[in-house]
Amino acid sequence: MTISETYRISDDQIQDENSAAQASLQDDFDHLGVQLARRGISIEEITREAQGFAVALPSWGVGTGGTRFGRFPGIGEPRNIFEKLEDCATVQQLVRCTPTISLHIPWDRPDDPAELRERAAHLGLGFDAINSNTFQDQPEQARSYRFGSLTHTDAAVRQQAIEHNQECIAVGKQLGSTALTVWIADGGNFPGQLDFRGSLGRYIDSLREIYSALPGDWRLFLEHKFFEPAFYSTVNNDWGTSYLCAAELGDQALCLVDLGHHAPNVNIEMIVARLIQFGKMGGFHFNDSKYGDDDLDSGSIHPFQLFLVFHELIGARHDDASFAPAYMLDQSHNVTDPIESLMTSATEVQRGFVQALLVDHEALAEHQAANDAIMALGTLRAAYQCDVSPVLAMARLRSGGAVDALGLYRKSGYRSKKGGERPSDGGSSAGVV
Ligand code: RM4
Ligand code: MN
Ligand code: MN
Repeated sequence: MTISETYRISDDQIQDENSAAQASLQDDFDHLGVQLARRGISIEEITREAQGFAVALPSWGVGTGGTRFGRFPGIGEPRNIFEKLEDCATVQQLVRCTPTISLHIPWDRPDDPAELRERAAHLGLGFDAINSNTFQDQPEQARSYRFGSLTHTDAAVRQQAIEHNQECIAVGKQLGSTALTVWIADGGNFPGQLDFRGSLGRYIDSLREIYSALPGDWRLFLEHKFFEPAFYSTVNNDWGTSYLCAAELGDQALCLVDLGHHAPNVNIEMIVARLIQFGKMGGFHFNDSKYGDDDLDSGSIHPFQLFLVFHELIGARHDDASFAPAYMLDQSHNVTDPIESLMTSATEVQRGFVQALLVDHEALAEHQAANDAIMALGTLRAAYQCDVSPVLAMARLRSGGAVDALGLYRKSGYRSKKGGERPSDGGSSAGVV
């Protein structure tokens, strides 16, 4: 069955549902517009900003993820990259802030990148950063990553991992990507297992080889993570290490912050500020967590933190209009329909962005200068506590999406229709992430 024969939500259905919702949305939007105008903020400008906001979808996010204890596939899961594209297109069709896909190699290695690019373009999608994978062994692989990849003690294993990343760049070039994200699982489980300095040195040396294969307009994102799967020491374990490595490599190397890759209670927004200050803030993987790298839906646990991260990013944009980090959702959907999680998560990330636009920077600076902590916090709260839902819904409406994306998706019966079209082939779409 080709994609043109498979079920897609029709634009007519979106229009019908939107027409029914439009009058109340307009009321809410106008009311909020009056409130914001009182604060000197133009709702039209904010809505335009919301329409311009984009976060990439991970190709692996449209399948059920799983934990290290198991995976419980849902019905109608995409069985290949083309069906994944179709689900991503559905997310984008309804929310209109997810126009790109971040591909994972080899989970979604295309046989023909040019064909994939064309199919994606046909669905209105482009490609964002490409993700390499040297944290699992693949069947065709000559050497094992059991004891590491880019930092392995054996030069042949390192070479294999370097070549894999170089292949990712080659595939990405054909897809129109302009960034490579490297996350490695390399680390040790026991004291003494790794020579800390030796392994970090090998990491930098291997990265240099990858860096030298980067086209001039590409960026290399280094993604740190404090633990897991290594439980005692991890080679790129924190933002400081990540910064040092990126600085060693050069201007095209930047740091990527995955919100789940920090110890509980770490002040992530301050890490973001540090990386911005020293010119190394490159990108984000959005998700939420309570304990570790939980990969829960964005904004589900710490929405205030998400807002505070965006507050730092908006501040950076004030100082430098060209500042544009890459945004991607990086979540594992275990108990929800992945499309529903991705739609609501994209909206929550967009909400954090829009709320941060409401911060009165002048007032905040005055309160900071006067050491007025209560008013400084109050200034942030005034932005965070504003319900910007009408702005988000209006942005979707004006961009051709659905006012009530989740409601419409459920009403369409998309998932059960995919259940009929995509009988399980027993294969795993994403695997345990
Ligand atoms: C890692 C990390 C990477 C992601 C994999 C699946 O924990 O977050 O970004 O590609 O998971
Ligand atoms: Mn990540
Ligand atoms: Mn992660």
